[in-house]
Amino acid sequence: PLTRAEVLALPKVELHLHIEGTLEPELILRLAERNGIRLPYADLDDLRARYEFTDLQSFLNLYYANMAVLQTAEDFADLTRAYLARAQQAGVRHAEVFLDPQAHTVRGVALATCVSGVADVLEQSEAEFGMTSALIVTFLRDRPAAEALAVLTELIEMEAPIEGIGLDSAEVGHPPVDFEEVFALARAHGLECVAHAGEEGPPEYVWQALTLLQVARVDHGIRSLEDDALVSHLVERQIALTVCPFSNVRLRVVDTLADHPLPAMLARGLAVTVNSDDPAYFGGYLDDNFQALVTTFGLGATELATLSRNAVLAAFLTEEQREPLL
Ligand code: ES4
Ligand code: ZN
Repeated sequence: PLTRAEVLALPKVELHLHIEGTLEPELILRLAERNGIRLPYADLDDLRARYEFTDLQSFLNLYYANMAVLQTAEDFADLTRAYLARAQQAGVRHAEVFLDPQAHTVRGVALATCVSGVADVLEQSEAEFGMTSALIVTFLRDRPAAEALAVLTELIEMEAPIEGIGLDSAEVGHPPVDFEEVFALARAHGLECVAHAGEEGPPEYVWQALTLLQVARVDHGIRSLEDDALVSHLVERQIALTVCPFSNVRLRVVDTLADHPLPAMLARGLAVTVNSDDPAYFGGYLDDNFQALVTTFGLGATELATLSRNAVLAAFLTEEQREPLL
C-alpha cells in the first residue's frame, strides 16, 4: 500500500466541500466569544460530544445551529482561510467550494457579507496557498424554490464572483424537479450546475438532476448503483460523481467504510471522485479520506491516479488551468 507521504504528495482536486462544513469546534467557540454569542454548549468537549449522527437530518441540525457564530465578513474570511491552509497541507491543488447563502440570509446576515467574506479570500488562494479555487453557491432544497430564485437573481444583479450553483440540504421529499426554474436561470447566465442527488434520495432524483437540471456533475450519487440504466448513462457520458466516503459513513448511508461501494463504482467505470464534504464534522479532510481508502481497500497508485484524473477532468477549469494538473 501507498505510504502517508505518497498520499499527501498526490495532487488533489476537491469538488464537493461545504465551507460551513469546515467550521471546526475550536473556531466555533472563538467566533462565539468574538461576536458575543451564547452557545448551548458547556465547553469544547460538550460540543464535540454532539458529533454523532444517525442520518443526514441529524447532522444538518447541528451544522445549521453552529452557523450562528458566522456573523461578519471577517468571520467568513477566517473560516475560508482556515480551510485553504488545511487543504494546502492535504495536497489540494484546486478546490471548488460550496457556500449556502440561505443558511445565513435567513438569520439576518446580508447576502453580500457571506459571499464577499468567502470570495475575497478565495480570490487570493493561488497567491497565498498555491491552489486555484472557485465558488459555487448552493441552494437549500428544503426551503421554497421561490426563495432560491430570489437569491440567485440578487447574486446575478450584484455580479457575484460565482462559477456555478448547486443544490443541497435535506434530500428526501425535495426532488430536483422543484428547482427547474432556478437552474434554467443559472444556465441562461452561463453558470455551471451541480446538485446533490442519490445521497439519501432514490435514483429517480439523480435522473431528474441530469435531465431537468442538466447538471455537469452529481454530488454523492451513490444510490445510482440501484439503477443499472442510470449507471450505464453515467458511465457512457462519464458524468462525474463527487463521492464523500467519510460523510457516507458518518451519516449512516453505509455501515462502515469497508462496506462503501467506491471500489465497485470504479470497477463499473463510473467517473468517481473523492471529496471531504463537511470535514470538520465527518472526521477528516481530503488527505484523510484518501488515506482511509488506501488502508481499507488497498488502493494503489493506479487507482488513486484515476480518482485524481477524474476530478481534474470534472473541474470547472479552463484547459490552460487543467493541463498542469493532468
Ligand atoms: C450536506 Cl452531506 C450533505 N448533504 C446534503 N446537504 C448538505 N449540506 C452540507 N452537507
Ligand atoms: Zn455535500
